[in-house]
Amino acid sequence: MNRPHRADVRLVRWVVPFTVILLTTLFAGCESDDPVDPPSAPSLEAPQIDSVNVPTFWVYDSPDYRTISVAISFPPALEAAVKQQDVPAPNVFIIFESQDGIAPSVQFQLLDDGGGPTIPNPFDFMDNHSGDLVPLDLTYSLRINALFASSEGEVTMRVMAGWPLSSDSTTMTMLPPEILQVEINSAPVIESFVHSDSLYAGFEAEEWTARVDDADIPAGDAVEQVEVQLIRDGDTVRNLLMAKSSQRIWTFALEPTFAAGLPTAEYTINLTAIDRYDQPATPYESIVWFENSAPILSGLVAPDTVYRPEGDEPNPYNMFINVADLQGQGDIRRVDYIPVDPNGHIPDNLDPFFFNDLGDMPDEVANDGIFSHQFAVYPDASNFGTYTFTITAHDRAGNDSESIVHMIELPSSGGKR
Ligand SMILES: [Ca+2]
Ligand SMILES: [Ca+2]
Ligand SMILES: [Ca+2]
Ligand SMILES: [Ca+2]
Repeated sequence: MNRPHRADVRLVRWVVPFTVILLTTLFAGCESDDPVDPPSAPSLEAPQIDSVNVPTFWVYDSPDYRTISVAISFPPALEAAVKQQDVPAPNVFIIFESQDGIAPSVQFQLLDDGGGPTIPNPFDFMDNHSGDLVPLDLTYSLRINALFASSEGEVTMRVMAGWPLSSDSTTMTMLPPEILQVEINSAPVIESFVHSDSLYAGFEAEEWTARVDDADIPAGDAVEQVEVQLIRDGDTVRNLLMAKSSQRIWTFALEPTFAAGLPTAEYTINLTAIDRYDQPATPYESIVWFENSAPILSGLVAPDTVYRPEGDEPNPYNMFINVADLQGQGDIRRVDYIPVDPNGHIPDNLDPFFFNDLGDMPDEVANDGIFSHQFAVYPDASNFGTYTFTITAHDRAGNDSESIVHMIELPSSGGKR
């Protein structure tokens, strides 16, 4: 993302104040009431640049300030003279060179002021504290942020140290420049996200497609991860990672079973992406509606007549029922029944009124959609007549199936099975 217009404006704004600050600095080195005595002062040898501490990786447009520092040194006698302020301290400059050679370069001074008083701040990338830790220790610092870069890419930086010009014509000594490459990193950009607005129960399998680019490496190869959050009532109910399918294109495949456990509602989709430096894209927000339908019961197999046993052992009876759900078997939470005896009461039965599809007796195959249950008639059964069994399935989204009502007769003539 190039922003040439903003860059042009900024560079013009930089140049004028810089000229002022540079000239002020150069000529402030020798105060008129404390002149340096040339014969007694050590000779002004060129400073050595001992170390340059500049982060080479910057986040494009980030306003966070970071400290850059440069340490210099000289022969001991000269260093002592500087620290005692017998000799004005050298100046240390950094120059950002324009990449196109057309815009002017930007030059600014690092300070050895111990982080002291607020400094004039002519550039919008410069903090008004130097971040320097110790005054006059020949380590110079400044805090800047990434707004020094007017566009993404590389920035050439030169470091210079030299003696200030003074009224007695001490010449300024310049070191050969050091050239650093400053990499500017931009966040990924989510360019598009394609999905259906409404996903009805049993929808056709569909693919969500996101296009995510990042200027740092061609073809979006700097993008590391694209993630989808599904949010309802402020809660994240799903967290999905998209798969990279081709250059810049990330996909996520949805089957109808995706909606298992999701109540019918509108959901917010929050799409995020990060690059290899964990730089986040501006999230992309969208809306999708999911429908979750109730389970459907069919194919009940149950006795019409049951009998009180003749002996001491209870008479067992099995029931089987098919339960289907467009969101898949995983959406079925429970299948149960309510028995009502001939007097209109729900019996105080010791057996739980649940069907199972876990393969537990009498269920033959787990997870095949056939739910099973066994109940028993005991020798002391006395409420003869017609029982009503009302069977219902419930899904994880809170839907209840239409119930199947089945009548079972318990005749008074007991004994047979
Ligand atoms: Ca210092
Ligand atoms: Ca990037
Ligand atoms: Ca369902
Ligand atoms: Ca089964």
